Amino acid sequence: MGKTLAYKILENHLMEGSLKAGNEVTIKIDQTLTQDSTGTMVYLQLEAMEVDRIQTELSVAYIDHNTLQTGFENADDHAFIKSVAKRHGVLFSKPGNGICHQLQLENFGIPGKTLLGSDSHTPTGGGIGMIAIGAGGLDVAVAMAKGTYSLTVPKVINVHLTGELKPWVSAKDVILYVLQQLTVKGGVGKIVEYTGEGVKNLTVPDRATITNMGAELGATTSVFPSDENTRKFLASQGREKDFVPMEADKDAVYDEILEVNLSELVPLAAKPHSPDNVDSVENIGRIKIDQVAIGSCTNSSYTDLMKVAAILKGKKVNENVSLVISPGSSKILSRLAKNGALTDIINAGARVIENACGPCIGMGQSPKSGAVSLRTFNRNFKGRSGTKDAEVYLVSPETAAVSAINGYLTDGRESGEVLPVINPYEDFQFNDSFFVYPAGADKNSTGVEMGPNIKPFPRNIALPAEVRGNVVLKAGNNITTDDIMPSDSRLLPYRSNIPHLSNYCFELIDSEFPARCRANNGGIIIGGENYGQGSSREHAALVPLYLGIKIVLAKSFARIHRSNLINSGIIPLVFADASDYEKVSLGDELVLENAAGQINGDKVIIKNLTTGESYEALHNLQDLEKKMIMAGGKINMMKA
Ligand code: MIC
Ligand code: SF4
Repeated sequence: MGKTLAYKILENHLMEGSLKAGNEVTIKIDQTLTQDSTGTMVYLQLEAMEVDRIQTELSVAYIDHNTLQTGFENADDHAFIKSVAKRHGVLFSKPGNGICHQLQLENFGIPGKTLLGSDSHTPTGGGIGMIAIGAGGLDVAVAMAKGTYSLTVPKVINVHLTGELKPWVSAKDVILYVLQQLTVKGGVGKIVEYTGEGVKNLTVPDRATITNMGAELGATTSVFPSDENTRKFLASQGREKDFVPMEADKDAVYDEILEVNLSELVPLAAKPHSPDNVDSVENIGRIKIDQVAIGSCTNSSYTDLMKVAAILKGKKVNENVSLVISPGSSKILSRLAKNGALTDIINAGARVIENACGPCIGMGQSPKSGAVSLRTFNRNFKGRSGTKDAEVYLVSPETAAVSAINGYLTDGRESGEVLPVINPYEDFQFNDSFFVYPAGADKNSTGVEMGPNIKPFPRNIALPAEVRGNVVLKAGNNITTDDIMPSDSRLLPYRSNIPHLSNYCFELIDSEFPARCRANNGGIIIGGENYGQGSSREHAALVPLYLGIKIVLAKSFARIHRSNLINSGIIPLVFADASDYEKVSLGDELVLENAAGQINGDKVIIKNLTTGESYEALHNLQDLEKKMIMAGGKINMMKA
């Protein structure tokens, strides 16, 4: 029986366990990446582990999320990360260099290698044939310290591509189509592997757009084969030596197959407020728009921005629209400057901002009240733009640019305009001015720079004999980590200050939540389906831990958030009968008796002391995860 590409790469890295869907395995991690907003926690945790030198082939610390520096807080975080990076042999990427995923792809991505990143869009690396997985910060710290990562082996879905994209249809439309078919929870517990004749018609940046937004499917990762296009991409970055051809066996067997004919796709958009709320631009119609934002780790590549420049050339952005562009990397911006495309962009009236995440994570450029904002980003969760009542649509760069000129959502095919063919494999001159190399790092001679905003992270206690608490929140389906721990320009500077963040936990859903936790000495959260989707931020577990949350009892969980809860010693339980969800109310007192004994079995019983009922729940914990819950979190387990 032939092998999938995903399993081939996992097999090459297997250290413990056997590669069968559902099994717990430990794999070798070749590379890690962190970004600043999750990175401060990662490096605090790495320091707490007292390791001498990291065990990966390459670890990079990027600064790309918090670069506004409206006060000393961001700058303190940057200095802290830089100092720890130096101590431990981690390559440091200065603010302004660009977005971590774009930079990792350009500078360090190698087909067949594994990458673990403290950011949910780490699977961008799948575009170059890597197994690239997003994880909570603590998992990345451990991967740096030990060079390994443990995970439950995912199933593999095959997206079989045929045909070729038509003009004005792009890679973004491919992934929006896949999201429409599979939904935001369709990828949970799965790897999405792309194969078929259509693959050769997609460039590496196209593939990276698709694997990047596989995160929105809830998938563990997504992967493309490494072929001639991959070789050309690596050559354009001056790294042809890193090329390794890789593909699935011809007779590989997949758990599910989705057929996608690229020739049949049309321009699509994800409507407010979910990336899977997809319809065609034509069906949505000519809605009036106020803002267009082009950039983010999904759509800020050289080819994306060259297409945008070609559409804007000689035109003027509509008087009612603010067009803002954040390039993916310094290399891309420098190339656009050299070939004149930047002039076309500026002359059309676009606002070019720093090479960083920027508006994608609400760091500036919040739209006006009630605005319609078209964004080439990957998430349009309510409030994420920084404006609670904004209506955010996710679109391709082509759709974004043509709409910015017209002032309304536009299907570019209407224009009849022929877009120029862009060579994605231009020679990108090597420039490492933004990188600080760790060579000569010495743990004993380099200190850690810790400003006043950096506070210790909370630690849990070992599992008590019984876990008891009142229901302090009853949430609906698809709760995002942005809902749990919002991150806009007000809050992002406090990512290393859990006590401060705790005042804003669940702010958009229930502003009484922090006070209720304090009054009840913590408690239990009830969730719906896909609880904790979205970002990898472990703050969505650490802040609830700080507020005393002991259990989250939900209908189902998103992968990274579930791991973050376990790493923090918070018990994630799933209703065995989803209809029991209806029976629990805010304020009910719940108890898990004989906690350790029950966790060691498969099922647990939760008693509702207020109503007298009992509910059966599944913990689905692997052996290692049980140990973490018993110890009160991963760090406690490691110390023991
Ligand atoms: C995001 O896109 O939500 C983020 C900000 O990049 C997060 C990480 C974070 O919250 O710091 C992610 O995707 O993991
Ligand atoms: Fe940055 Fe946005 Fe990408 Fe997250 S999704 S890494 S905030 S650009």
